[in-house]
Amino acid sequence: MPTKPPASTRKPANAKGSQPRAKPAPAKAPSRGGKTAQEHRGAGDELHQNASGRHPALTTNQGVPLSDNQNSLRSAEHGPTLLEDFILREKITHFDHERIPERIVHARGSAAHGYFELNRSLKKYTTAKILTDVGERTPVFVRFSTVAGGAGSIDTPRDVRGFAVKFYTQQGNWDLVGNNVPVFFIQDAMKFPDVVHSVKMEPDRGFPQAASAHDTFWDFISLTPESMHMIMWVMSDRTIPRSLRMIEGFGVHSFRLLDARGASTFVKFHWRPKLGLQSTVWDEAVKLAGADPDYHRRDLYEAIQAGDFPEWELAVQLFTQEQADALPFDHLDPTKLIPEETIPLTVIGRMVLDRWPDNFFAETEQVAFCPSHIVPGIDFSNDPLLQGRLFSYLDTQLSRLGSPNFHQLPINAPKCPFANLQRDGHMQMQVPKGRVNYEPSSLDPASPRETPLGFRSAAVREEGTKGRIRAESFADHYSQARMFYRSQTAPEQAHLASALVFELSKVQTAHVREAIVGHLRHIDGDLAQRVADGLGLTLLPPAPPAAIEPIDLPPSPMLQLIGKMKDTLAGRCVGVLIDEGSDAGILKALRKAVEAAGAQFKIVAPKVGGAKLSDGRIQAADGQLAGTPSLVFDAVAIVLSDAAAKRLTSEAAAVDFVRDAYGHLKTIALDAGGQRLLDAVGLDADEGVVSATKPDAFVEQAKTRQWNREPTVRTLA
Ligand code: HDE
Repeated sequence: MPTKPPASTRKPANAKGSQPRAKPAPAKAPSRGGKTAQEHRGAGDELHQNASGRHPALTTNQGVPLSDNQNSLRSAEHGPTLLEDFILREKITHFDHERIPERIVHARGSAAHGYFELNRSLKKYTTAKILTDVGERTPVFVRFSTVAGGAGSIDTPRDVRGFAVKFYTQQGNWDLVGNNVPVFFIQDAMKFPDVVHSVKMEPDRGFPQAASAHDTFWDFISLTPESMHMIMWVMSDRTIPRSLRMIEGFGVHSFRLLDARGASTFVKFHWRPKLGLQSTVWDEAVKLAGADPDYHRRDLYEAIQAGDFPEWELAVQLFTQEQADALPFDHLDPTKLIPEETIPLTVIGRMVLDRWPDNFFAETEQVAFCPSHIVPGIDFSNDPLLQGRLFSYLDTQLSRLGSPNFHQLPINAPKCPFANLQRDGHMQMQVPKGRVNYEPSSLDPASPRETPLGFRSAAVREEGTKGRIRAESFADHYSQARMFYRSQTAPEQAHLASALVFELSKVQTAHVREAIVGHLRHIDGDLAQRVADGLGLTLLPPAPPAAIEPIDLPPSPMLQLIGKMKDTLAGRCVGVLIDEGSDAGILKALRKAVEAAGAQFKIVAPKVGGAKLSDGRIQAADGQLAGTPSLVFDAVAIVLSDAAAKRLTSEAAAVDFVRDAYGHLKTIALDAGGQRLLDAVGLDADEGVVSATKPDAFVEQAKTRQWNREPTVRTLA
């Protein structure tokens, strides 16, 4: 006779045994008074508890309790499985359908809950309560993403980061679906499928994943000069951020704010991180991809779980049509930005992310952002890219989530009342009552009606000739690219040029490489020459004809990344390599100074159980050396006994720990043992290498990367 394991959850899966099945404990009759069916689900009567009375009983999706979740129904001990097994079929069918189509772009993302709090009213400009009610806390859900890679791809490729915010306002949901870069590749939605196809893995070979460094992307770019400004941003270190907590966000397009009379003012939205901006260096980003593919997700999760809540300021640039007309470019062109030096930013509120989602799929995956989700008092501009987006996102959610009722999913549902006469459809979760499902009606006085406070579009006069048109005012493709490049500090320019050399070196087609250098000549002669030299070109390729000769715009220092870094250790992480016999006193003083500066202090040791310190105490490790390279820290300390240092000089992971920290321009604190390791690697101490016995000096140095060291460790373009 085939045997059946007991229903106890303690029993190993698939265990064979013939113990008699424990009798279910007589369940106390639960009080049903006032409880909803939801509260009773899975617990309750005798049938719906397991034998111990402690766990809800496993059931099918129809609520039928299961006595065996280990074995399928078979005709005999060695016989075939029976089609009759509705339990197996239900479980496997559900599993087969557990994935939904991933986002065509921005598939890889991480999200968190939080709130937005307004601290300066824009009452003069808008009726949107979220922008007028000072002190009001509005719940938000924010999803950060990379663009090109699939849902399971790495967190640290060179890529733009999505920065999408859903505000659950009293007047309905407002989605500000932005990026960490203020401009875009293309000017017209018509080109979006092309730019995305070109950057995704190549269709005949299925690689590269999550990378722009390949022929099809650069081929498209070389034939799309409007992308040149965006390319400057993408090749800067903005696209290899240290943490999602340290990126800016931009609404990119101009929007409108509408006051009670219907008059409108243009607005651009900016998010600025409280921790300042911080990036990795390219070699670090590449190695992080292997060391921790979830580096950014883990960082965000750990910060929120530790109560170190990430925070951003929301700032606006407000401007009139007259101010817009006076700009030397068209603000409706999404490849252009308005420098902060021209129209300053006004900070109006702050956003804090203080809660990690309970369930990744239900929230982070199923959240559906649409730029068309907007509230009364805010309106769109005629930016042709934005106009295309207004269509695309709703369409994509229908195919991704499979139903026009996706707004009923808890993560997408407004937190204010909502009522209309739309009905039915796949996965309708509501049970509308009554006869009236149309408007106007006289039969149901309680059915929803229009309100004078409802959404109104800006009454803008439009005239012209219909056609497939690119405005002439969009024709200058190089001036802002030049402004961006020339506004950067020397190390940033070197990184940007080197990124171009890296990317183009992966391009196999020579004429594509050359065409890009041709475009660079319009941006900056020196940049073109540096990239040409890096690629080994003997002659500068000709520059393509430009529709409009680029002009020299005043530099905008606010476009720098280094300029927006903060000299602080707050929100960062220091890793300390220890082993048997490490000096307990040094470690204690270092921990105190680092934690006082607001950073995390993590111990790395050859064994995860830790090491016995000089005072005989066992210090547990947060990470084992082989799996916790210095890549994952902002600064490191190496505190080793002489014997341990000697041993570790022939341990590749320890050698890489110090070599990478040095190469990635991190501050390093060393005691005598640590110094021995540094000497063995053959590296010279510089001002970023400090004594581990001087914790305050270490903290001071560790607040910034050691930019001066860079020319000694790598050749930049
Ligand atoms: Fe998106 N974009 N996009 N995009 N986008 C999507 O919508 C699209 C653009 C952005 O975390 C998709 O739900 C078109 C600019 C973010 O869920 C899709 C055009 C900016 C996210 C789509 C653009 C963005 C998306 C894929 C040009 C910065 C992730 C899945 C007309 C202002 C949101 C989805 C999240 C996602 C279309 C251009 C930001 C296909 C057609 C410009 C942050 O609908």
